[in-house]
Amino acid sequence: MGCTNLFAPTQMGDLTLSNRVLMAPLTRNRSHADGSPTELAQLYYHQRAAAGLIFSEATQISDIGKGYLDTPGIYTDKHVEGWKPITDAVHAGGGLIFCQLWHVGRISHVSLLPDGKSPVAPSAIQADAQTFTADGFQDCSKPEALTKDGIEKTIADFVTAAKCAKEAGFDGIEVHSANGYLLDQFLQDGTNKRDDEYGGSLENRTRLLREVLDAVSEVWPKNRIGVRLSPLGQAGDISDSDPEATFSYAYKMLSDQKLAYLHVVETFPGNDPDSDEKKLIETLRKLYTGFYIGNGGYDADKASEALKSGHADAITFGRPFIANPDLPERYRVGAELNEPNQDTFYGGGAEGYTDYPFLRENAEDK
Ligand code: 8OZ
Repeated sequence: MGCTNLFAPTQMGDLTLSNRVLMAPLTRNRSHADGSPTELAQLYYHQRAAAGLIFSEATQISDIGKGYLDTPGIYTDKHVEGWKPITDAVHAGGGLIFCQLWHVGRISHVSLLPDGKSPVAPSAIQADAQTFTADGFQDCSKPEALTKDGIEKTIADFVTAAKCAKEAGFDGIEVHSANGYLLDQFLQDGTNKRDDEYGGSLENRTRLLREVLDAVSEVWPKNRIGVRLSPLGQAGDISDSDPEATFSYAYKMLSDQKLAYLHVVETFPGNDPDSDEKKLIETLRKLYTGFYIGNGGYDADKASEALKSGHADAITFGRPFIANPDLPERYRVGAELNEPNQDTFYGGGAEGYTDYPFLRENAEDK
């Protein structure tokens, strides 16, 4: 087995990660209106290249997969051109970066979609949730149920995005199947009421995820593809009548796929998981045999503990990485952390994005 030290290199498939302090996918809503990332994003990601691995912010795979203002895409030549200098900048800093492929499903608003289209979902059930639009927060629009053709088109869109991610120089892809977005909506029975082969049984509810993984495996080797899940279902009005059964099935299916890793949102900011929730995360954990990445509420001590106990192989940090570009170094020397400013998480420019100080001055120019 590998080392249990947060700061030692580790092997994930054929990739050597320089440490186990990884950067979580973080939505920042700073892209151009057409979904191309800005130049400033090159500096933002470059500053964080010391992470053992960076997960890009959630990046939509198609127009219809978009659900928030100014999030990036990865399905046009312009997107590829915009991401290339970012992956170059991360590599120049000695880092690695995976692209998180995202389809929001019903978590969207008609104003964000082309030609006044409605969002799509497994079933036509409106989310009791809000999304951020040009007019501020608005209730999610009522979705249309995907037809069989629509499902095929969605899989094709994942493939296009996977190809674009490769062309843009990413090191791998993460299929976002968490946080109440499209693939999670198919997994969980509060949102999936279909009576065809994509609904009902667990085999059926996991079918779209499996088909997406099979399809993107034509583009990337399995050891460069990972999946993100959130079994506690705390976002986007998602629910399941039996989360243990649903996610046990999903974890085993993913274990059999021999992917690069499974990335689990174990809790959300501001949520202190109760003992039942912790137990569920632990019970599920035992069903996955590959590289396991834990996320949610970790600090350096909790992360080290999770590695030592064998709970996780690496940990992703979100808010700490927003405010501390040199987070691995700060954890290593036990330095104080900069506090993240919530007011600048979503939208805006350099403030709260590329201006958090490094421990060592000018370190970002190295
Ligand atoms: C915060 C704000 C908007 C989107 C997720 C992509 O939760 C997100 C997201 C997070 O996975």
